[in-house]
Amino acid sequence: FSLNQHYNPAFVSLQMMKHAWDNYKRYAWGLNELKPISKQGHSSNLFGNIQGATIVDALDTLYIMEMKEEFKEAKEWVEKNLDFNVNAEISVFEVNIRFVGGLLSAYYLSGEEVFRKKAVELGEKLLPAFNTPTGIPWALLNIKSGIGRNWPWASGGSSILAEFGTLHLEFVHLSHLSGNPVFAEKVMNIRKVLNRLDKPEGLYPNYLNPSSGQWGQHHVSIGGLGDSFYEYLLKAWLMSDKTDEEGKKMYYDAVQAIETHLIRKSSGGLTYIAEWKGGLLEHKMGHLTCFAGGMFALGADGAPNDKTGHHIELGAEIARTCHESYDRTSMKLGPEAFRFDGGVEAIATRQNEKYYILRPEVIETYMYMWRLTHDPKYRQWGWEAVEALEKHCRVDGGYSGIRDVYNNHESHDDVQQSFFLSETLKYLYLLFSEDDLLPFEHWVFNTEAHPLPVLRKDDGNKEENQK
Ligand code: DMJ
Repeated sequence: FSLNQHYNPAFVSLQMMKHAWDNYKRYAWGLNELKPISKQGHSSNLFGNIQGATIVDALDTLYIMEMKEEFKEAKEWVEKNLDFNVNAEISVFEVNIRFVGGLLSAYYLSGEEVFRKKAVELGEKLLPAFNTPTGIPWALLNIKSGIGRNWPWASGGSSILAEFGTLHLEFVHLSHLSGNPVFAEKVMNIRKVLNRLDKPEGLYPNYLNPSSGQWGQHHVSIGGLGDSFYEYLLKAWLMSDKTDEEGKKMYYDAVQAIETHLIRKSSGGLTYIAEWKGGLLEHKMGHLTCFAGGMFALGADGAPNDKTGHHIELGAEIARTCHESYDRTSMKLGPEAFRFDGGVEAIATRQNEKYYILRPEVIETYMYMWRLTHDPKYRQWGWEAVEALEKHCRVDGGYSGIRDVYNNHESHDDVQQSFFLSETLKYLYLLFSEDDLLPFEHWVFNTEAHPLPVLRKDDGNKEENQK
């Protein structure tokens, strides 16, 4: 492919979705994910034995791409088979962003009652996770017994910032759609606990103990373990029709601290976001961190002290750095993490950081930067990613992640992640579509790319179906 008159890039993204979906349907229908090489189902323990992650995650992408037949069969599967009355220990965060988020978007886009009902039913199942002394939820929950616990590896029995901090958008909508304030109360209480605590240098550590209400290790990251907490502060404000002043303040204060303590420029002129460990910087940036380019640009409009231009510029610089992390590999797909030390810039140096698992964050940032600046380079970069995905990740049985993007020969990991359909392909499609498809004035995307409508301050209902 090349980005010229021969191909319509939005149509190509749709064809990619068709290939991913058709193969999931053929080989793994009803199971969580597809193994595209072995052509069978893949189940991740993140969802316990809740089934159908790919179906629920893909619903809104199918709808937006007008894949009507596929949407209909997915809806029928949800009606008949999606069952939360199972004895399953699940990740509260993963189930919220993929299942609750996916069902909410499917409801708002299609107006089909079944999605609203299932979202609220699942939301109710998640409520026991908040039964801790502080109300900071557990990471893991058995949705039958209601017993929660934290990841055994988390510092001092802590809950994780990016997990308990990424429930807000969905839970506000659950209250809106159910008329039950309990969901919104639970997430507002998380804010209250956070605001009572002293923050080192104004930064939020990734670990917080739900019993003592004290921070665990002082590790700060805008990538894994921290990322979507910051995203949800900004988006909570945007989704509230800019009435949630608390969310707004927390977001811009956090960005200020991040700029002072974590954002650095390499000697080659690349801006990156480092990780902070008790005051020391690790000069490493994760693929996950690349979402922040889009976040800074999305938040530019409300930035205090005339900093709008500065936040757009920051977004553009992160987008450029993340593009470099792709461009400096043989496959033109980015590694899981890249470093700015030991003489390298934007390159993975450790073998266990060289993989690419079909993640969306870099393409997500291109999409935001394109919508907010209309600089054609973002579409060009998105197209480069399409070419690389087609060349290296596409296999007969779907799309697979890659073990080493610096190698010339693909070693496939044999997993088609559900977020490839919900995020990567949706963001590509939006990047190549007109701005009036899911316009930012009306929709915010949850961290799994599920669009949720802005709740208008002057009208409780009109926000529905504003596609
Ligand atoms: C997705 O589930 C979400 O984007 C989440 O915020 C981070 N990890 C994956 C994609 O990389």
